[in-house]
Amino acid sequence: MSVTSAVERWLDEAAELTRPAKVLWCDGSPAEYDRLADEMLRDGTLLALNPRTYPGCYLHRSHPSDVARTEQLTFICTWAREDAGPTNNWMPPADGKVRAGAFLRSSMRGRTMYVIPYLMGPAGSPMSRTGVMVTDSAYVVASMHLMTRVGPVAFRHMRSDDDFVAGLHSLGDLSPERRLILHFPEEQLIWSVGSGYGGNALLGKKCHALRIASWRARQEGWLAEHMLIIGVEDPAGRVTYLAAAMPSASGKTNLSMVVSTLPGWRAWTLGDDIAWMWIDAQGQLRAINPERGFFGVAPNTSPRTNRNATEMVHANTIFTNVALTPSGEPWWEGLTPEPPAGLVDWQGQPWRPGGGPAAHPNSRFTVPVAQCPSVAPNWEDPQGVPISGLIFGSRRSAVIPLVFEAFDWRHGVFLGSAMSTETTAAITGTVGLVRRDPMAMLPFCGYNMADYFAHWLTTGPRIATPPRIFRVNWFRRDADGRFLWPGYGENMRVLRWMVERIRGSADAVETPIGWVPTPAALDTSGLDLGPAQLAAALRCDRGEWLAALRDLDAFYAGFGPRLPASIAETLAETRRRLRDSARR
Ligand code: OXD
Ligand code: MN
Repeated sequence: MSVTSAVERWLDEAAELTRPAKVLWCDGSPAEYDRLADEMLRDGTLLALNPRTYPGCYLHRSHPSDVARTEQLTFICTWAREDAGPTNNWMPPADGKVRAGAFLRSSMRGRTMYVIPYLMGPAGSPMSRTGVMVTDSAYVVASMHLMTRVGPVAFRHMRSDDDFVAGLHSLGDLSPERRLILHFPEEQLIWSVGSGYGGNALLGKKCHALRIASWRARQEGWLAEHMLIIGVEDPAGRVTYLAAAMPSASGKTNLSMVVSTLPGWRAWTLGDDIAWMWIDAQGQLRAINPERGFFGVAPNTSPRTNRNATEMVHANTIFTNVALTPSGEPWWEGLTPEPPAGLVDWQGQPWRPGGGPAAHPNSRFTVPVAQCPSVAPNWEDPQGVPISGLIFGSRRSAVIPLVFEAFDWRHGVFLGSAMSTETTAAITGTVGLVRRDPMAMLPFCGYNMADYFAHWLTTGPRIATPPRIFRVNWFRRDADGRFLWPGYGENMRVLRWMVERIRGSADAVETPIGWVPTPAALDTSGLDLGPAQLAAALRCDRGEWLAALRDLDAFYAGFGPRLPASIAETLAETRRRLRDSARR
Protein backbone atom coordinates (compact mmCIF):
# COMPACT_ATOMS: atom_id res chain seq x y z
CA MET A 1 0.00 0.00 0.00
CA SER A 2 1.32 3.40 -0.76
CA VAL A 3 0.94 5.40 2.42
CA THR A 4 1.45 9.13 2.31
CA SER A 5 3.44 11.07 4.87
CA ALA A 6 0.24 12.79 6.03
CA VAL A 7 -1.30 9.38 6.77
CA GLU A 8 1.86 8.32 8.62
CA ARG A 9 1.86 11.50 10.67
CA TRP A 10 -1.78 10.99 11.59
CA LEU A 11 -1.16 7.37 12.64
CA ASP A 12 1.81 8.40 14.78
CA GLU A 13 -0.37 10.97 16.53
CA ALA A 14 -3.13 8.43 17.15
CA ALA A 15 -0.69 5.86 18.54
CA GLU A 16 1.08 8.47 20.65
CA LEU A 17 -2.25 9.35 22.29
CA THR A 18 -3.75 5.88 22.70
CA ARG A 19 -0.54 3.81 23.25
CA PRO A 20 -1.58 0.49 21.67
CA ALA A 21 0.41 -2.69 22.32
CA LYS A 22 0.62 -3.25 18.59
CA VAL A 23 -0.46 -1.72 15.31
CA LEU A 24 -2.02 -3.90 12.62
CA TRP A 25 -2.73 -2.74 9.08
CA CYS A 26 -5.94 -4.07 7.51
CA ASP A 27 -5.96 -5.13 3.86
CA GLY A 28 -9.67 -5.89 3.53
CA SER A 29 -9.10 -9.48 2.37
CA PRO A 30 -11.50 -12.36 3.06
CA ALA A 31 -8.63 -14.10 4.91
CA GLU A 32 -8.35 -11.11 7.23
CA TYR A 33 -12.11 -11.15 7.88
CA ASP A 34 -12.00 -14.87 8.72
CA ARG A 35 -9.01 -14.39 11.02
CA LEU A 36 -10.80 -11.61 12.90
CA ALA A 37 -13.98 -13.70 13.15
CA ASP A 38 -11.98 -16.64 14.56
CA GLU A 39 -10.39 -14.40 17.17
CA MET A 40 -13.76 -12.98 18.15
CA LEU A 41 -15.29 -16.45 18.36
CA ARG A 42 -12.48 -17.42 20.72
CA ASP A 43 -12.83 -14.41 23.01
CA GLY A 44 -16.67 -14.47 22.98
CA THR A 45 -17.19 -11.19 21.06
CA LEU A 46 -19.03 -13.27 18.44
CA LEU A 47 -21.12 -16.41 18.59
CA ALA A 48 -21.38 -18.59 15.48
CA LEU A 49 -24.93 -19.10 14.23
CA ASN A 50 -26.31 -22.31 12.75
CA PRO A 51 -23.76 -23.14 9.99
CA ARG A 52 -26.35 -25.00 7.92
CA THR A 53 -29.10 -22.37 7.80
CA TYR A 54 -26.97 -19.26 8.47
CA PRO A 55 -23.51 -20.04 7.06
CA GLY A 56 -20.87 -17.40 7.82
CA CYS A 57 -23.24 -15.59 10.21
CA TYR A 58 -22.44 -14.38 13.71
CA LEU A 59 -24.20 -12.87 16.69
CA HIS A 60 -22.64 -10.02 18.64
CA ARG A 61 -24.08 -8.89 21.98
CA SER A 62 -23.15 -5.33 22.82
CA HIS A 63 -22.82 -3.72 26.21
CA PRO A 64 -26.45 -3.11 27.35
CA SER A 65 -25.86 0.65 27.60
CA ASP A 66 -24.38 0.83 24.10
CA VAL A 67 -27.23 -0.04 21.76
CA ALA A 68 -28.02 3.08 19.72
CA ARG A 69 -26.65 6.41 18.56
CA THR A 70 -26.16 8.82 21.42
CA GLU A 71 -27.04 12.19 19.94
CA GLN A 72 -26.49 14.08 23.18
CA LEU A 73 -22.83 12.98 23.11
CA THR A 74 -22.31 13.80 19.43
CA PHE A 75 -20.67 17.16 18.68
CA ILE A 76 -19.63 19.32 15.74
CA CYS A 77 -16.39 21.05 16.71
CA THR A 78 -16.00 24.06 14.44
CA TRP A 79 -14.02 27.20 15.23
CA ALA A 80 -17.13 29.35 15.09
CA ARG A 81 -20.20 28.16 16.98
CA GLU A 82 -22.53 29.56 14.28
CA ASP A 83 -20.97 27.23 11.72
CA ALA A 84 -22.36 24.24 13.66
CA GLY A 85 -25.73 25.98 14.07
CA PRO A 86 -28.49 25.66 16.64
CA THR A 87 -29.44 22.05 15.83
CA ASN A 88 -26.00 20.57 16.56
CA ASN A 89 -24.20 20.14 19.85
CA TRP A 90 -21.08 22.27 19.62
CA MET A 91 -17.72 22.39 21.34
CA PRO A 92 -14.64 24.44 20.44
CA PRO A 93 -12.14 22.09 18.74
CA ALA A 94 -9.51 22.59 21.43
CA ASP A 95 -11.99 21.78 24.25
CA GLY A 96 -13.13 18.69 22.34
CA LYS A 97 -9.58 17.44 22.08
CA VAL A 98 -8.94 18.05 25.76
CA ARG A 99 -12.17 16.35 26.88
CA ALA A 100 -12.06 13.35 24.54
CA GLY A 101 -8.26 13.26 24.81
CA ALA A 102 -8.62 12.45 28.50
CA PHE A 103 -10.72 9.38 27.61
CA LEU A 104 -8.43 8.39 24.74
CA ARG A 105 -5.11 8.77 26.58
CA SER A 106 -3.61 5.28 26.74
CA SER A 107 -7.05 3.81 25.96
CA MET A 108 -5.46 1.18 23.68
CA ARG A 109 -2.86 0.06 26.22
CA GLY A 110 -2.55 -3.73 25.92
CA ARG A 111 -4.82 -3.66 22.85
CA THR A 112 -4.26 -3.78 19.10
CA MET A 113 -4.71 -0.64 17.05
CA TYR A 114 -6.17 -1.70 13.71
CA VAL A 115 -5.53 0.70 10.83
CA ILE A 116 -8.37 0.63 8.31
CA PRO A 117 -7.93 2.42 4.99
CA TYR A 118 -11.40 2.52 3.44
CA LEU A 119 -13.12 3.91 0.39
CA MET A 120 -16.61 5.39 0.48
CA GLY A 121 -18.09 4.89 -2.99
CA PRO A 122 -17.41 2.49 -5.85
CA ALA A 123 -13.88 1.91 -7.08
CA GLY A 124 -13.10 4.23 -9.96
CA SER A 125 -15.79 6.80 -9.19
CA PRO A 126 -14.81 10.46 -9.29
CA MET A 127 -17.16 10.88 -6.31
CA SER A 128 -15.56 8.25 -4.05
CA ARG A 129 -13.61 9.44 -1.00
CA THR A 130 -10.94 7.94 1.19
CA GLY A 131 -10.89 7.52 4.94
CA VAL A 132 -8.27 6.12 7.27
CA MET A 133 -9.63 5.09 10.62
CA VAL A 134 -8.00 3.40 13.57
CA THR A 135 -9.86 1.35 16.15
CA ASP A 136 -9.20 -1.07 18.96
CA SER A 137 -12.36 -3.07 18.20
CA ALA A 138 -12.18 -6.17 16.01
CA TYR A 139 -16.00 -6.02 15.68
CA VAL A 140 -15.63 -2.56 14.15
CA VAL A 141 -12.98 -3.82 11.71
CA ALA A 142 -15.17 -6.74 10.59
CA SER A 143 -18.20 -4.43 10.26
CA MET A 144 -16.14 -1.94 8.22
CA HIS A 145 -15.24 -4.84 5.90
CA LEU A 146 -18.96 -5.37 5.28
CA MET A 147 -19.95 -1.70 5.11
CA THR A 148 -17.09 -0.12 3.12
CA ARG A 149 -14.33 -1.03 0.65
CA VAL A 150 -11.32 -1.68 2.88
CA GLY A 151 -7.74 -1.92 1.64
CA PRO A 152 -5.32 -0.48 -0.94
CA VAL A 153 -8.19 0.69 -3.19
CA ALA A 154 -8.68 3.52 -0.69
CA PHE A 155 -5.21 4.98 -1.29
CA ARG A 156 -5.63 4.82 -5.04
CA HIS A 157 -8.42 7.40 -4.79
CA MET A 158 -6.47 10.04 -2.89
CA ARG A 159 -5.97 13.17 -4.94
CA SER A 160 -3.22 14.55 -2.70
CA ASP A 161 -1.04 13.62 0.25
CA ASP A 162 -3.68 14.63 2.78
CA ASP A 163 -6.88 13.84 0.85
CA PHE A 164 -8.47 11.56 3.44
CA VAL A 165 -10.82 11.75 6.40
CA ALA A 166 -8.99 10.68 9.55
CA GLY A 167 -10.94 8.74 12.17
CA LEU A 168 -9.84 7.77 15.65
CA HIS A 169 -12.04 5.25 17.43
CA SER A 170 -11.53 3.54 20.75
CA LEU A 171 -13.96 1.54 22.84
CA GLY A 172 -12.55 3.19 25.95
CA ASP A 173 -14.42 1.66 28.88
CA LEU A 174 -17.81 1.79 27.04
CA SER A 175 -19.25 3.95 29.76
CA PRO A 176 -21.70 6.65 28.58
CA GLU A 177 -19.99 9.02 31.05
CA ARG A 178 -16.79 8.68 29.07
CA ARG A 179 -18.28 8.63 25.60
CA LEU A 180 -17.92 11.38 22.97
CA ILE A 181 -18.38 11.40 19.21
CA LEU A 182 -16.62 14.49 17.88
CA HIS A 183 -16.38 15.87 14.36
CA PHE A 184 -13.83 18.45 13.28
CA PRO A 185 -15.01 19.24 9.73
CA GLU A 186 -12.36 21.93 9.22
CA GLU A 187 -9.69 19.26 9.79
CA GLN A 188 -11.53 16.34 8.11
CA LEU A 189 -11.17 14.59 11.44
CA ILE A 190 -13.37 12.36 13.65
CA TRP A 191 -12.76 11.25 17.23
CA SER A 192 -15.11 8.68 18.74
CA VAL A 193 -14.59 7.12 22.16
CA GLY A 194 -16.66 5.03 24.53
CA SER A 195 -19.04 3.24 22.16
CA GLY A 196 -18.90 0.24 19.86
CA TYR A 197 -22.37 0.88 18.37
CA GLY A 198 -22.51 1.10 14.55
CA GLY A 199 -23.64 4.69 14.13
CA ASN A 200 -21.09 5.88 16.71
CA ALA A 201 -18.20 3.58 15.82
CA LEU A 202 -18.26 2.62 12.12
CA LEU A 203 -16.80 6.00 11.27
CA GLY A 204 -17.29 5.65 7.50
CA LYS A 205 -21.07 5.77 7.93
CA LYS A 206 -22.74 8.64 9.76
CA CYS A 207 -19.57 10.45 10.85
CA HIS A 208 -17.74 10.48 7.49
CA ALA A 209 -20.36 9.87 4.77
CA LEU A 210 -22.87 12.32 6.29
CA ARG A 211 -21.46 14.78 8.85
CA ILE A 212 -18.00 15.40 7.37
CA ALA A 213 -19.16 14.77 3.79
CA SER A 214 -22.09 17.22 4.06
CA TRP A 215 -19.63 19.96 5.06
CA ARG A 216 -17.37 19.08 2.16
CA ALA A 217 -20.34 18.77 -0.23
CA ARG A 218 -21.45 22.32 0.49
CA GLN A 219 -17.96 23.64 -0.22
CA GLU A 220 -17.72 21.67 -3.46
CA GLY A 221 -21.31 22.02 -4.70
CA TRP A 222 -22.73 18.52 -4.22
CA LEU A 223 -25.10 16.81 -1.74
CA ALA A 224 -24.43 14.19 0.96
CA GLU A 225 -27.84 12.97 2.09
CA HIS A 226 -29.54 10.49 4.44
CA MET A 227 -31.24 8.85 1.47
CA LEU A 228 -31.85 5.44 -0.04
CA ILE A 229 -31.43 5.03 -3.81
CA ILE A 230 -33.87 2.89 -5.77
CA GLY A 231 -34.59 2.16 -9.44
CA VAL A 232 -38.28 1.65 -10.31
CA GLU A 233 -38.80 -0.46 -13.43
CA ASP A 234 -42.10 -0.21 -15.33
CA PRO A 235 -43.68 -3.00 -17.38
CA ALA A 236 -41.91 -1.68 -20.50
CA GLY A 237 -38.53 -2.14 -18.79
CA ARG A 238 -37.80 1.56 -18.29
CA VAL A 239 -36.05 2.34 -14.98
CA THR A 240 -36.56 5.63 -13.11
CA TYR A 241 -34.19 6.37 -10.23
CA LEU A 242 -35.38 7.99 -7.01
CA ALA A 243 -33.64 8.92 -3.77
CA ALA A 244 -35.57 9.06 -0.50
CA ALA A 245 -34.77 10.62 2.87
CA MET A 246 -36.43 9.16 5.93
CA PRO A 247 -35.46 9.31 9.59
CA SER A 248 -33.68 6.38 11.23
CA ALA A 249 -35.70 3.18 11.64
CA SER A 250 -38.62 4.52 9.57
CA GLY A 251 -38.69 2.11 6.65
CA LYS A 252 -35.82 3.17 4.37
CA THR A 253 -34.32 -0.31 4.21
CA ASN A 254 -37.74 -1.83 3.48
CA LEU A 255 -38.52 0.68 0.73
CA SER A 256 -35.08 0.32 -0.85
CA MET A 257 -35.74 -3.37 -1.54
CA VAL A 258 -39.53 -3.33 -1.81
CA VAL A 259 -41.13 -6.36 -3.45
CA SER A 260 -43.78 -4.96 -5.74
CA THR A 261 -47.38 -6.12 -5.56
CA LEU A 262 -48.09 -4.46 -8.92
CA PRO A 263 -47.74 -6.80 -11.89
CA GLY A 264 -44.93 -5.72 -14.21
CA TRP A 265 -43.43 -3.20 -11.79
CA ARG A 266 -40.28 -3.93 -9.82
CA ALA A 267 -37.69 -2.17 -7.70
CA TRP A 268 -33.92 -2.32 -7.98
CA THR A 269 -31.87 -1.59 -4.87
CA LEU A 270 -28.83 0.70 -4.97
CA GLY A 271 -28.58 1.83 -1.36
CA ASP A 272 -30.63 1.99 1.84
CA ASP A 273 -29.17 4.85 3.86
CA ILE A 274 -26.84 7.36 2.23
CA ALA A 275 -26.69 9.04 -1.19
CA TRP A 276 -23.93 11.26 -2.53
CA MET A 277 -25.32 13.31 -5.41
CA TRP A 278 -23.70 15.69 -7.85
CA ILE A 279 -24.53 17.51 -11.05
CA ASP A 280 -22.72 16.17 -14.09
CA ALA A 281 -21.45 18.11 -17.10
CA GLN A 282 -24.86 17.77 -18.80
CA GLY A 283 -26.63 19.25 -15.78
CA GLN A 284 -28.05 15.89 -14.66
CA LEU A 285 -28.24 15.06 -10.95
CA ARG A 286 -26.52 11.69 -10.35
CA ALA A 287 -26.14 9.57 -7.22
CA ILE A 288 -23.84 6.92 -5.81
CA ASN A 289 -24.23 4.91 -2.64
CA PRO A 290 -21.00 5.49 -0.72
CA GLU A 291 -21.56 2.32 1.32
CA ARG A 292 -20.96 -1.33 0.51
CA GLY A 293 -23.28 -2.87 3.07
CA PHE A 294 -26.56 -2.50 4.92
CA PHE A 295 -26.71 -1.86 8.66
CA GLY A 296 -30.42 -2.54 8.95
CA VAL A 297 -32.91 -2.66 11.80
CA ALA A 298 -33.93 -6.28 12.45
CA PRO A 299 -37.23 -6.04 14.39
CA ASN A 300 -40.29 -6.29 12.19
CA THR A 301 -38.23 -7.56 9.24
CA SER A 302 -40.03 -10.64 7.91
CA PRO A 303 -40.86 -12.40 4.66
CA ARG A 304 -44.06 -10.32 4.63
CA THR A 305 -42.50 -6.91 5.31
CA ASN A 306 -39.17 -7.38 3.53
CA ARG A 307 -38.63 -10.71 1.78
CA ASN A 308 -35.36 -9.58 0.22
CA ALA A 309 -33.82 -8.67 3.57
CA THR A 310 -34.82 -11.95 5.21
CA GLU A 311 -33.22 -13.82 2.30
CA MET A 312 -30.02 -11.81 2.17
CA VAL A 313 -29.20 -12.17 5.87
CA HIS A 314 -28.97 -15.96 5.63
CA ALA A 315 -25.23 -15.79 4.89
CA ASN A 316 -22.18 -13.67 5.75
CA THR A 317 -24.08 -11.45 8.17
CA ILE A 318 -23.21 -10.05 11.57
CA PHE A 319 -26.29 -9.72 13.78
CA THR A 320 -26.11 -7.46 16.79
CA ASN A 321 -28.40 -7.74 19.82
CA VAL A 322 -30.95 -10.11 18.29
CA ALA A 323 -32.36 -13.09 20.19
CA LEU A 324 -31.13 -16.64 19.65
CA THR A 325 -33.22 -19.78 19.08
CA PRO A 326 -32.26 -23.19 20.50
CA SER A 327 -31.13 -24.23 17.01
CA GLY A 328 -28.67 -21.35 16.83
CA GLU A 329 -30.70 -19.10 14.55
CA PRO A 330 -31.30 -15.37 15.00
CA TRP A 331 -34.78 -14.19 15.97
CA TRP A 332 -36.42 -10.83 16.50
CA GLU A 333 -39.93 -9.53 17.14
CA GLY A 334 -41.97 -9.73 13.94
CA LEU A 335 -39.78 -12.32 12.17
CA THR A 336 -42.40 -15.01 12.82
CA PRO A 337 -45.94 -14.51 14.16
CA GLU A 338 -45.09 -16.41 17.34
CA PRO A 339 -41.76 -16.50 19.15
CA PRO A 340 -40.13 -19.93 19.06
CA ALA A 341 -39.82 -21.77 22.37
CA GLY A 342 -36.55 -21.65 24.27
CA LEU A 343 -35.34 -18.23 23.12
CA VAL A 344 -32.31 -16.56 24.63
CA ASP A 345 -32.73 -12.78 24.71
CA TRP A 346 -30.34 -10.14 23.33
CA GLN A 347 -28.47 -10.06 26.62
CA GLY A 348 -27.95 -13.82 26.67
CA GLN A 349 -30.62 -14.59 29.28
CA PRO A 350 -33.46 -17.13 28.92
CA TRP A 351 -36.47 -15.21 27.56
CA ARG A 352 -39.98 -15.48 28.91
CA PRO A 353 -43.10 -14.13 27.13
CA GLY A 354 -44.13 -10.86 28.75
CA GLY A 355 -40.60 -10.21 29.96
CA GLY A 356 -39.79 -7.41 27.48
CA PRO A 357 -38.55 -7.76 23.91
CA ALA A 358 -36.37 -10.76 23.12
CA ALA A 359 -34.36 -8.78 20.57
CA HIS A 360 -33.36 -5.21 21.31
CA PRO A 361 -35.73 -2.82 19.41
CA ASN A 362 -32.63 -1.40 17.66
CA SER A 363 -31.00 -4.78 16.99
CA ARG A 364 -29.31 -4.87 13.61
CA PHE A 365 -27.97 -6.93 10.73
CA THR A 366 -24.80 -5.99 8.86
CA VAL A 367 -24.59 -7.51 5.40
CA PRO A 368 -23.02 -6.74 2.01
CA VAL A 369 -25.30 -4.94 -0.49
CA ALA A 370 -24.31 -7.46 -3.17
CA GLN A 371 -26.26 -10.15 -1.30
CA CYS A 372 -29.59 -8.38 -1.74
CA PRO A 373 -31.74 -10.33 -4.23
CA SER A 374 -33.00 -7.03 -5.71
CA VAL A 375 -29.57 -5.40 -6.03
CA ALA A 376 -29.39 -3.26 -9.17
CA PRO A 377 -26.92 -4.59 -11.75
CA ASN A 378 -25.45 -1.07 -11.98
CA TRP A 379 -25.30 -0.34 -8.26
CA GLU A 380 -21.53 0.13 -8.36
CA ASP A 381 -21.44 2.16 -11.59
CA PRO A 382 -18.69 4.75 -10.98
CA GLN A 383 -20.83 7.38 -12.76
CA GLY A 384 -23.80 6.69 -10.47
CA VAL A 385 -27.42 6.80 -11.65
CA PRO A 386 -29.53 9.75 -12.89
CA ILE A 387 -32.00 10.90 -10.24
CA SER A 388 -35.45 12.01 -11.43
CA GLY A 389 -37.28 12.26 -8.11
CA LEU A 390 -36.52 12.99 -4.47
CA ILE A 391 -38.69 11.84 -1.59
CA PHE A 392 -38.93 13.20 1.95
CA GLY A 393 -40.72 10.76 4.24
CA SER A 394 -41.40 10.79 7.94
CA ARG A 395 -43.26 8.87 10.58
CA ARG A 396 -46.39 10.81 11.55
CA SER A 397 -49.57 9.21 12.84
CA ALA A 398 -51.56 12.35 11.88
CA VAL A 399 -51.64 15.42 9.61
CA ILE A 400 -49.29 14.35 6.76
CA PRO A 401 -50.98 12.71 3.76
CA LEU A 402 -49.75 9.44 2.29
CA VAL A 403 -48.13 11.27 -0.63
CA PHE A 404 -48.06 14.65 -2.30
CA GLU A 405 -45.81 16.51 -4.67
CA ALA A 406 -44.17 19.88 -4.17
CA PHE A 407 -45.09 22.69 -6.55
CA ASP A 408 -41.44 23.18 -7.49
CA TRP A 409 -37.89 22.80 -6.15
CA ARG A 410 -38.14 25.78 -3.80
CA HIS A 411 -41.39 24.48 -2.30
CA GLY A 412 -39.86 21.00 -2.03
CA VAL A 413 -36.91 22.36 -0.07
CA PHE A 414 -39.38 24.06 2.25
CA LEU A 415 -41.29 20.79 2.72
CA GLY A 416 -38.03 18.99 3.54
CA SER A 417 -36.95 21.73 5.95
CA ALA A 418 -40.31 21.56 7.75
CA MET A 419 -40.34 17.78 8.15
CA SER A 420 -41.28 16.43 11.57
CA THR A 421 -41.21 12.85 12.75
CA GLU A 422 -41.78 10.55 15.71
CA THR A 423 -38.54 9.35 17.31
CA THR A 424 -37.52 5.67 17.18
CA ALA A 425 -35.22 3.22 19.01
CA ALA A 426 -32.33 4.09 16.68
CA ILE A 427 -31.41 6.86 19.07
CA THR A 428 -31.01 6.72 22.83
CA GLY A 429 -33.99 8.49 24.44
CA THR A 430 -37.79 8.50 24.41
CA VAL A 431 -39.49 6.74 21.49
CA GLY A 432 -42.51 8.38 19.82
CA LEU A 433 -41.80 12.07 20.50
CA VAL A 434 -42.57 14.37 17.57
CA ARG A 435 -39.54 16.46 16.62
CA ARG A 436 -38.47 18.50 13.64
CA ASP A 437 -36.07 16.51 11.49
CA PRO A 438 -35.38 18.51 8.31
CA MET A 439 -34.65 16.25 5.36
CA ALA A 440 -34.07 13.44 7.96
CA MET A 441 -30.68 15.12 8.47
CA LEU A 442 -31.14 16.62 11.94
CA PRO A 443 -28.62 14.23 13.54
CA PHE A 444 -26.32 14.11 10.51
CA CYS A 445 -25.84 17.59 9.07
CA GLY A 446 -22.25 18.58 9.85
CA TYR A 447 -22.90 22.32 9.69
CA ASN A 448 -25.47 25.04 10.28
CA MET A 449 -28.78 23.78 8.89
CA ALA A 450 -29.72 27.28 7.72
CA ASP A 451 -26.71 27.11 5.39
CA TYR A 452 -27.78 23.58 4.46
CA PHE A 453 -31.22 24.86 3.36
CA ALA A 454 -29.48 27.62 1.40
CA HIS A 455 -27.23 25.04 -0.25
CA TRP A 456 -30.28 23.01 -1.28
CA LEU A 457 -32.01 26.12 -2.62
CA THR A 458 -29.05 27.02 -4.83
CA THR A 459 -28.56 23.43 -6.03
CA GLY A 460 -31.95 23.04 -7.78
CA PRO A 461 -31.50 25.84 -10.29
CA ARG A 462 -28.11 24.36 -11.29
CA ILE A 463 -29.81 21.12 -12.40
CA ALA A 464 -31.02 21.06 -16.02
CA THR A 465 -34.27 19.28 -15.09
CA PRO A 466 -34.54 19.40 -11.31
CA PRO A 467 -35.98 16.19 -9.82
CA ARG A 468 -39.61 16.34 -8.73
CA ILE A 469 -39.85 16.45 -4.94
CA PHE A 470 -42.37 14.28 -3.11
CA ARG A 471 -43.43 14.04 0.54
CA VAL A 472 -44.63 10.68 1.91
CA ASN A 473 -45.97 9.29 5.17
CA TRP A 474 -46.73 5.56 5.41
CA PHE A 475 -47.66 5.89 9.09
CA ARG A 476 -50.91 7.89 9.20
CA ARG A 477 -53.57 6.28 11.42
CA ASP A 478 -57.34 6.42 11.77
CA ALA A 479 -59.24 7.39 14.92
CA ASP A 480 -58.90 3.80 16.21
CA GLY A 481 -55.13 3.83 15.79
CA ARG A 482 -55.10 1.61 12.69
CA PHE A 483 -52.74 2.40 9.84
CA LEU A 484 -54.63 3.93 6.92
CA TRP A 485 -52.23 2.56 4.31
CA PRO A 486 -51.01 -1.07 4.19
CA GLY A 487 -47.40 -0.08 3.43
CA TYR A 488 -44.51 -2.42 2.52
CA GLY A 489 -45.00 -3.99 -0.96
CA GLU A 490 -48.06 -1.80 -1.55
CA ASN A 491 -45.80 1.26 -1.42
CA MET A 492 -44.92 0.41 -5.02
CA ARG A 493 -48.32 1.88 -5.89
CA VAL A 494 -47.11 5.21 -4.53
CA LEU A 495 -43.76 4.91 -6.33
CA ARG A 496 -45.65 4.21 -9.54
CA TRP A 497 -47.67 7.41 -9.14
CA MET A 498 -44.41 9.32 -8.68
CA VAL A 499 -42.85 7.80 -11.80
CA GLU A 500 -45.98 8.69 -13.76
CA ARG A 501 -45.93 12.25 -12.40
CA ILE A 502 -42.32 12.55 -13.50
CA ARG A 503 -43.38 11.43 -16.97
CA GLY A 504 -46.32 13.82 -16.91
CA SER A 505 -49.06 11.21 -17.11
CA ALA A 506 -50.55 10.91 -13.58
CA ASP A 507 -53.37 13.06 -12.24
CA ALA A 508 -53.25 15.16 -9.12
CA VAL A 509 -55.31 17.84 -7.45
CA GLU A 510 -53.83 21.11 -6.33
CA THR A 511 -54.11 21.65 -2.58
CA PRO A 512 -52.56 24.31 -0.33
CA ILE A 513 -49.68 21.93 0.50
CA GLY A 514 -48.94 20.59 -2.98
CA TRP A 515 -50.22 18.16 -5.59
CA VAL A 516 -52.13 15.25 -4.06
CA PRO A 517 -53.06 12.20 -6.20
CA THR A 518 -56.65 12.01 -7.34
CA PRO A 519 -58.08 8.77 -5.89
CA ALA A 520 -58.20 7.25 -9.38
CA ALA A 521 -54.55 8.14 -10.10
CA LEU A 522 -53.32 5.83 -7.40
CA ASP A 523 -53.63 2.19 -8.45
CA THR A 524 -55.46 0.51 -5.56
CA SER A 525 -56.74 -2.50 -7.51
CA GLY A 526 -56.89 -5.63 -5.41
CA LEU A 527 -56.42 -3.73 -2.16
CA ASP A 528 -58.86 -4.03 0.69
CA LEU A 529 -59.11 -0.26 0.93
CA GLY A 530 -62.41 1.57 0.56
CA PRO A 531 -62.78 5.07 -0.91
CA ALA A 532 -63.30 6.62 2.54
CA GLN A 533 -60.06 5.12 3.85
CA LEU A 534 -58.12 6.25 0.77
CA ALA A 535 -59.57 9.73 1.13
CA ALA A 536 -58.52 9.77 4.79
CA ALA A 537 -54.99 8.68 3.85
CA LEU A 538 -54.73 11.46 1.25
CA ARG A 539 -56.60 14.19 3.11
CA CYS A 540 -55.09 17.62 3.67
CA ASP A 541 -56.88 18.93 6.74
CA ARG A 542 -56.45 22.69 6.77
CA GLY A 543 -57.01 23.10 10.50
CA GLU A 544 -54.58 20.33 11.40
CA TRP A 545 -51.98 21.78 9.04
CA LEU A 546 -52.28 25.31 10.42
CA ALA A 547 -51.87 23.94 13.93
CA ALA A 548 -48.91 21.75 12.91
CA LEU A 549 -47.15 24.71 11.29
CA ARG A 550 -47.49 26.82 14.43
CA ASP A 551 -44.20 25.80 16.07
CA LEU A 552 -42.27 26.11 12.81
CA ASP A 553 -41.75 29.84 13.40
CA ALA A 554 -39.92 29.09 16.65
CA PHE A 555 -37.88 26.34 14.98
CA TYR A 556 -36.87 28.60 12.10
CA ALA A 557 -36.28 31.56 14.45
CA GLY A 558 -33.54 29.48 16.09
CA PHE A 559 -31.47 29.99 12.92
CA GLY A 560 -31.68 33.80 13.18
CA PRO A 561 -30.74 35.84 10.12
CA ARG A 562 -28.92 32.89 8.52
CA LEU A 563 -32.26 31.29 7.57
CA PRO A 564 -32.78 31.83 3.82
CA ALA A 565 -35.62 34.31 3.22
CA SER A 566 -37.21 31.86 0.79
CA ILE A 567 -37.94 29.37 3.59
CA ALA A 568 -39.87 31.89 5.70
CA GLU A 569 -41.61 33.20 2.57
CA THR A 570 -42.75 29.72 1.57
CA LEU A 571 -44.08 29.15 5.07
CA ALA A 572 -46.06 32.38 4.82
CA GLU A 573 -47.37 31.39 1.37
CA THR A 574 -48.42 27.98 2.69
CA ARG A 575 -50.34 29.55 5.55
CA ARG A 576 -51.99 31.98 3.17
CA ARG A 577 -53.05 29.17 0.87
CA LEU A 578 -54.44 27.13 3.79
CA ARG A 579 -56.45 30.10 5.11
CA ASP A 580 -57.71 31.13 1.66
CA SER A 581 -58.87 27.61 0.88
CA ALA A 582 -60.70 27.38 4.22
CA ARG A 583 -62.62 30.54 3.31
CA ARG A 584 -63.59 29.19 -0.10
C1 OXD B 1 -28.84 4.21 10.80
C2 OXD B 1 -29.48 5.33 11.51
O1 OXD B 1 -28.24 3.33 11.43
O2 OXD B 1 -30.00 6.22 10.83
O3 OXD B 1 -28.88 4.21 9.56
O4 OXD B 1 -29.48 5.36 12.74
MN1 MN C 1 -29.73 6.01 8.74
